[in-house]
Amino acid sequence: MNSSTDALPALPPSASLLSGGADTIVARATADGRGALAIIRLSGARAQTIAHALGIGALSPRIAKRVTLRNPDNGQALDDAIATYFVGPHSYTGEDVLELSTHGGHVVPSTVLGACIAAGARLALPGEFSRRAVMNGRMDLLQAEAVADLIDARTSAMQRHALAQLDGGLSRRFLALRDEVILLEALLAYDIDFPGEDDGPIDRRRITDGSVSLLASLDALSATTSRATILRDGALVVIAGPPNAGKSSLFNALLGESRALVTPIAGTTRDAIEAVLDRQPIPMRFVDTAGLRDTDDVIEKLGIEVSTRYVANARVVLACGSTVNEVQRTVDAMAGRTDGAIIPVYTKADTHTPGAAPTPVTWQLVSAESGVGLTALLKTIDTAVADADSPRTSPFAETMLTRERHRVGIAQARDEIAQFLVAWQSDALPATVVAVHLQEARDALASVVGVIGTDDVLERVFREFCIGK
Ligand SMILES: Nc1nc2c(ncn2[C@@H]2O[C@H](COP(=O)(O)OP(=O)(O)O)[C@@H](O)[C@H]2O)c(=O)[nH]1
Ligand SMILES: [Mg+2]
Repeated sequence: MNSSTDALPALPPSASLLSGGADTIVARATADGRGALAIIRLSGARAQTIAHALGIGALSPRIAKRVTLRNPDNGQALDDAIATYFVGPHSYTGEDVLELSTHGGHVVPSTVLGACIAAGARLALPGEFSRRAVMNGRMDLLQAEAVADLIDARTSAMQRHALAQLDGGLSRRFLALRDEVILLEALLAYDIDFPGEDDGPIDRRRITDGSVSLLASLDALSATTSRATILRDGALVVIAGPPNAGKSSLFNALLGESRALVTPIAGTTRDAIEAVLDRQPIPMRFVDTAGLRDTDDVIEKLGIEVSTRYVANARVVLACGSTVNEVQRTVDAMAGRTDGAIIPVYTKADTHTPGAAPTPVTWQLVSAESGVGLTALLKTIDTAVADADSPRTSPFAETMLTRERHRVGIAQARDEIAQFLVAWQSDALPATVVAVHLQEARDALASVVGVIGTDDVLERVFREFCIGK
């Protein structure tokens, strides 16, 4: 047992009271596995008590201190660690938080975690720290999602976007839209109080115009969804062509490492292989695929390897071939199967006969072997991807909807405003009745930010988080 008589200094009253004496939770915040350090994080009303039980003496808030962590049962030393104490509400969760930086690896962090549990903490559920942060008003739901996005980011574009969302960018956009609804409600309330004053201070058209412009704003935001998908996963670039055309070699050469198995035997690539190239400004998701299994398919008959599902969704298809004939056949086979750009790629340029007949200028001549043409091909893909995107604006400058949850919230609000507008213009229903649509729209927008939150919304959002966040 910890025999230390050191008492923690009397700390200001803690915000953990806010969460109604909820359990004190603990989790390893860093990934499992061999590493120099691990972080174990505790949050809740008993954080201080548990620190004592682990043999930690006096801690000043927010000042890292070297401590010996001990097993609360027998006083045995577990680690030489660094402890930092955050007093609620000025902590990530808004509660009292203890962060222990221990040595990494498997044994030390798990014994320290076990000691915290022995001293009265409970293992945190996925996302429970962030959930408490939301419950305690430290961040809103969109910001909590941004934390998860930051952790899951596969591209630096996503990293930048998640940081902006964490900073409240998307929240402000939603709240501004909600304010527009509130303004309409206020105008409508005036109309309810002073009905029939056609020449009164409030022109009926103000409400109509306000609704129309709100609809346009909601549509504009909704339209950002596909761009956010590209940001998160990369623009889909599918490599198509007959067996042995050099697709897997090209895939590897573009990605700069041997990810796909390359052999001279046709049909080696059994399944689609994907890899993200973190490119500026738009990341790319390359797919090297095996053939279609549907033998009736025209592409299969041509012996062109590609998956229809990928091609249909592609932003760009690289139509490959190692002969002029093959390139042309692949280009023809891809036409009409995708809305994406089709780029003819003439592979194995290092083997082409010098002085052979020139190929069309739009064809990309590349060699996975010598590296010829790879940089030019990437630039061509950049342009094709950017063209498919909004040509006018810088691709990722604006706020974007990154999740289905956001899109659904916008769609609900849009639906209500549209119904309101119809009812308002027909003037068939009393204003008090049509006002209900505005309330619904306002609530839909607010619930995306988490200003009003229901348990099931929170449940859905935090289920996908990792433990310790
Ligand atoms: N000389 C040369 N050979 C290549 C080039 N790219 C691929 N190959 C060879 O062509 C064969 C088939 O390549 P692979 O990438 O597996 O083709 P896939 O079936 O289209 O995926 C292999 O023997 C490769 O080494 C290249 O740029 N130059
Ligand atoms: Mg292959």
